[in-house]
Amino acid sequence: MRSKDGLLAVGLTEYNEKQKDGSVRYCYIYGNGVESPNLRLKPGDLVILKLRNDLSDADASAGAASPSHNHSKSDVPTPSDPCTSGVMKATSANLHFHGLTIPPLCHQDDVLNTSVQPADAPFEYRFRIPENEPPGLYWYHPHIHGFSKTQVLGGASGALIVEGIERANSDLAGLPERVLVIRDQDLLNPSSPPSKSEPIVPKMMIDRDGDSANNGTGFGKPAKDLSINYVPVPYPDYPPAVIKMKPGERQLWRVLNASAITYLNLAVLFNRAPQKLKIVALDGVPVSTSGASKDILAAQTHIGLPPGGRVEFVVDGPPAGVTGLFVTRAVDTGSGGENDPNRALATIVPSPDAAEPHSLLASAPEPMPTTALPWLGSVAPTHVRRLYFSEKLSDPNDPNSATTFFITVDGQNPTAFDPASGVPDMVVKQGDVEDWIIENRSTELHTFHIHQLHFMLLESSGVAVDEPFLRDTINVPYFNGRTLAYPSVRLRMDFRDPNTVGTFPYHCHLLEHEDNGMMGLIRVLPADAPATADPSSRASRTQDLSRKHPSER
Ligand SMILES: [Cu+2]
Repeated sequence: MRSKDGLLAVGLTEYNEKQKDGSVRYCYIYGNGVESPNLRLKPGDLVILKLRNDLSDADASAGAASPSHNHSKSDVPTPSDPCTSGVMKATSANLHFHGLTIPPLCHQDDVLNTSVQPADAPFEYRFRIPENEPPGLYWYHPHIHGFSKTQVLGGASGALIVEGIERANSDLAGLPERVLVIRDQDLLNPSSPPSKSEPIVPKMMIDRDGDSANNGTGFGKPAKDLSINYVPVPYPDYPPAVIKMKPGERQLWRVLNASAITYLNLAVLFNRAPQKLKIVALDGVPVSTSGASKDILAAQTHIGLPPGGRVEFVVDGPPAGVTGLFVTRAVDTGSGGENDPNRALATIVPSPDAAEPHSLLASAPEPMPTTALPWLGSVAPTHVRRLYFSEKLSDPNDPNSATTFFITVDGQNPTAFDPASGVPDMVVKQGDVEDWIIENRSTELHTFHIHQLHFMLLESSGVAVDEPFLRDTINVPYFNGRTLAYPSVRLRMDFRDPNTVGTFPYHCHLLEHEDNGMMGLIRVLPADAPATADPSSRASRTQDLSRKHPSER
């Protein structure tokens, strides 16, 4: 769906339905059944999106394999103000516009209080794509605390494209482009043995989430199945989807990892040989506008993509007679993580009569105006903060007991996110630039994500990295029990944009971790707010802590 004359007006209905196999699928539906349309917008456009909630309680309707869609008795209408209700139920709906720097306010991009119930009238989102929003791939998904995993795993997600990437990188002018949305879902064939073509792997362990645990081999049963643009590629044989391209045709591929819990490590193979991916954008931001030469990522042959992450790269189609393969390689998620093995996603078939993708980039783009702000990497941070991911078993003697997940500002007590609290874990001022050192004290990989802004990776476990580009999601490596210090990332956080003013979350983007507590709140005060921090915040304690690191202030 494309904006017209500066406006995109669209109505979406979030709908769910129990399947014959017992799984529950979720979707955003437009009009007469179009599923989760790609929303295509230009900087400056106005979005008016009416969200209707047609969710029913899947558990309450268990066993009622009726094709009709009835709301259960537990959904007694409780009219309330969707801006303030804060009701977070299985049947609640809302939207997060992942990656966009739009205000964390109701009707725009607030997820802390905004919640639409099935009895509510269609709820209006109304916001403007900022003039300075980088052109690239963003996405929308539900963000109801406690139920994000269920809804996203069920399929509720869609792509949002800010048009004009060819204005940031003239090499892309005139290219056909395609949007590939990769989702995960519960296994279609959970009791099947691995394919005979795979090497023998140790007997599958089930982790405490009920998923196949990481066995460290790159093979075996995955924790979840994947689909690519709605085509499932299920375990154990992974029958790939088919992408037809004209032989040797050059295209821009925009890939979204809309999985709830699955890490990707994407590669394109021709005759089994990995191809260079020519990466042009990460997490919606063209690398050419990020202080980097546009060739900086041109030589990568695989790219890790955490849940929530996006990558855009140029693919030259295979020559006639050569079939390509789009795959995800294994991801080592740690001994506490899920199994994300090697598997195919799609074959790339060269065919002279292949249909052109629906979208072409402009052939004579006007260059993008230069940004007014200095490059983030050259701005000195005003503050350094330390945070850490950790996990706690409810019964330390039972590895299968329930786990609580935490992200904690160092010095504070680990507490699972409480949606009723509303008290920020830290307070900053608009205009600030800070460095955050985020440790992982658990034995599984986590993915740090913050709403409203992008950041830059400076160091990985204390070692400087040369990554002059921006992201909004990043993996924090797991602790293997053998290093003297916990693994960490050092991020330069950018609170300069006025649209960051307000209170919003940061969290792990593995949604079952987020749902089970791995989320915190930050409040960005207006630049002209009085110097004293909000006394209701827990941040006063972190300021004491920061004095322990005078060299970093
Ligand atoms: Cu996590």
